[in-house]
Amino acid sequence: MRTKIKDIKSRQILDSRGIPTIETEVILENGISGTASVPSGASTGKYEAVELRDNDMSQYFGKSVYKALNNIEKIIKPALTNHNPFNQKEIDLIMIEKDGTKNKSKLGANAILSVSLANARACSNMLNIPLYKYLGGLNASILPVPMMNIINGGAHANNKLDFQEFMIYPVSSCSIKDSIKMGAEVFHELKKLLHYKGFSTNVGDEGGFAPDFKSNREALEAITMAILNAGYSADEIKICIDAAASELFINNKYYLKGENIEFTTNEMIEYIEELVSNYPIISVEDALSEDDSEGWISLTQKLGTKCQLVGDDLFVTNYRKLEKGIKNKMANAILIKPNQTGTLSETLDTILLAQKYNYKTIISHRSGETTDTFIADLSVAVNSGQIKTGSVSRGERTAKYNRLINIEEELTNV
Ligand code: 2PG
Ligand code: MG
Repeated sequence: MRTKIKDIKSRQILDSRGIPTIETEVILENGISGTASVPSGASTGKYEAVELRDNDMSQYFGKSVYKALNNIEKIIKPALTNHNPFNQKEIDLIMIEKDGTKNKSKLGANAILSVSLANARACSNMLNIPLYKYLGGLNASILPVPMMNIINGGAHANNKLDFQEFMIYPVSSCSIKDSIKMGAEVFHELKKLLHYKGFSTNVGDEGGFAPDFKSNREALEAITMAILNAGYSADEIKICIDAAASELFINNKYYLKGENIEFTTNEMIEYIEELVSNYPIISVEDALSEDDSEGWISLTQKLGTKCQLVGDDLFVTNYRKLEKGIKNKMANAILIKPNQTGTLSETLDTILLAQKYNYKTIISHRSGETTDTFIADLSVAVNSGQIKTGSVSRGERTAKYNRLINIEEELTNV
């Protein structure tokens, strides 16, 4: 298919936390276009591609993105105009070369990713096929099991919970429709339970509750109870956690401030092992810090056959970092966040590498999101099998679940 990029238009919009982000529209020569917007993290990994912000304290407390918009207008647009959008790799490579840095700090990973994703969407619109089919072809067929974050802590809430995410994972479900139903039922049972116990039922950044629990165990107990109250067993709905441990790691020690505990790496591993054996936990993300490589090797030796160990800050969706992790046997799964690496092509390359070496892949949102549902399509396109896109509340989270319901309907009706 031949066509050309005619124009690129970008604007500053707000994300789900009220912080500026970028929306970009790529317009083809026949007038067909594609639009995409980019999310933003709070517990950002140190090695992620750089989100360019203006740092002009007179606007949005320094968070505006006009420099990134200007880079799209003045550098990216002239470089991509008249190029064939169906050559996604070339489009992404041109932007990578124009940026010229290792971490996309010149043009901004937010600027580059918004164009990269909008370009793919313009192509799927031009072919008049759904995005997941454009990205994954005939092989795109598996609906993911969702990890639903129903208790928020860490950097996503202002409570005392040290771990960032407590998620439910409906393993017995055979469809996304059913998974969402199971998740929503547990969510509402949890709300009742929290209300009954006098806790707040307000939600955190990812739509999960953010009660002032005193310990990680208290959160796990409440979820276990809510699962039972909703009529499910621990075999039907499992629990996943994201410790986001890079946030807890200071001077080679892990500080669980809410619980007033200080752990060495070995003690942290023992603590995780204990949680895994006492609760139906089947997946632990960022159990250790991005800088604790030795710890990750030992954690994987000890728990790698019992539990999914997910590297988020550890790998930052980066091909080289994953390659190193595979070589050193660190973790057995990778969280995939397109904005950690900054282009669609690089995201797909990292996914392929993971799949080649039997590392599980979980396509993920960020804590600051928009209503863009690109990741829902991506999860089906690459048959990731798993998606992490928050709780079953807040429109920017449910947008992804609702998109998956639509995709499932399309795939099962053919
Ligand atoms: C994470 C993400 C998404 P953030 O740590 O996995 O849940 O959080 O976007 O704040 O990095
Ligand atoms: Mg994480």
